[in-house]
Amino acid sequence: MRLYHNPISTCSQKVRMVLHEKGLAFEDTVLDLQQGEQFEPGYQALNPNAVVPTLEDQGSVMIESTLINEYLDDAYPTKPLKPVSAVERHQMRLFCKCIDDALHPACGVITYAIGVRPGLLQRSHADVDALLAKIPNAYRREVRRSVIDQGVEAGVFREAMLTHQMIFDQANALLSTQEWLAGSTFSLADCALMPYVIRIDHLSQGHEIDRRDHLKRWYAAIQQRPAFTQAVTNWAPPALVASFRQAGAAVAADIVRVLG
Ligand SMILES: N[C@@H](CCC(=O)N[C@@H](CS)C(=O)NCC(=O)O)C(=O)O
Repeated sequence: MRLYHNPISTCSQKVRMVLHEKGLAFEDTVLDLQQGEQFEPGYQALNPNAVVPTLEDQGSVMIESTLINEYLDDAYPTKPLKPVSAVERHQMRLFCKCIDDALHPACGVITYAIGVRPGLLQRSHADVDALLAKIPNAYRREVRRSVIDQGVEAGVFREAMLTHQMIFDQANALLSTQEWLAGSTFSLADCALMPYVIRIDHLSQGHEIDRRDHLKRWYAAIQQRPAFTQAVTNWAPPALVASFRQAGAAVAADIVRVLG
């Protein structure tokens, strides 16, 4: 099994979490997203969307983190990460869908607007233009351009923060009556939300976790899991995390103003 991934990418963290929860051994290829390695023709032949992660297993290529995680749980059923009841499985999949549809794109906006932008502003316009031109989807390209140009002042930034707040509220409400997002057992839904809560933390927006008691309890519990150390902590580049935290602190007051 081989995972193509990136140390800090949310979707990569989510798949690594499942691999380690299930105790599956894998080889890996790390892609440097800021250098555009996801756009190399050899990689795009595996993943036409030019994003990580991609999983190769048993002679097949799998893309899309949620579907990769479903595949892993189907193919390696020991230590299942899907609830037993059909209702809870629906709950799990609904939450994963909501993350894919809304939270993931919103996270890309806040990550670039706060964390990645300072580094990109130090590169030449031509270099950044060339990187943007390689993004295969026109909408994603435009959104990225606006957050690089305007940072937290971009219109999409406010919307993205509101999306985080809305989905964190939903998670908090679910976690007020059950231990994990899809019921009493840890599931793919918990693996799916985890990276986005980490990202908010890394971008110095931890108050969005702390002011939601049940989400805060859940985040503390997930950090205690051995797989968290293997999938997240051991991979997180300390200098990059520190630069995200510093960039978040630098624009904290602006974010409060933008959110009104
Ligand atoms: N829906 C995809 C999204 C993957 C995705 O957006 N990955 C990001 C990192 S978390 C990426 O590779 N970004 C590179 C880029 O946008 O150029 C999945 O779940 O696998």
